[in-house]
Amino acid sequence: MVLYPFLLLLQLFFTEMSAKSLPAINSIQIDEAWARATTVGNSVVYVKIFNNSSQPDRLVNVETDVCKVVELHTHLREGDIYKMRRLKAIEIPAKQVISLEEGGLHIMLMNVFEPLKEGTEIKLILVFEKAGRVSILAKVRKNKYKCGCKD
Ligand SMILES: [Cu+2]
Repeated sequence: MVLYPFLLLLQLFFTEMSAKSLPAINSIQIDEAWARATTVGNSVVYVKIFNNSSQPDRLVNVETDVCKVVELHTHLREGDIYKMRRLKAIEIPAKQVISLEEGGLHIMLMNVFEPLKEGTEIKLILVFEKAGRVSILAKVRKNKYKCGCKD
């Protein structure tokens, strides 16, 4: 029958289509998460975000219990001054790594409820447009390289 190969092709086509529309498991990986130790006021969280998927994704929100308001920020240079600017989302291109790091993109924790003590960990949920909710633990330290705590 002549029709059969055509149907088979069609079926293959649809199988591939549905596979593509499903979110890949572990398409987003988070590494090197740390938060700056503070006694009062604001703190910052830095992470490395790997997008293993062939589709771009976006970090759209962050949830945590350590403060009421969390914002996504970047630093912009205006003359000799660096200013923080709020972002609605952070783009994570397909098959790329985006580093949130000092002087650049960061997760801003506004007015922490309690001091963030060096050596402890805080829990955060990073919410991605496609990959959904990703739970992480961020180590609290004074800065990226110096930590009185055990690694
Ligand atoms: Cu900020």
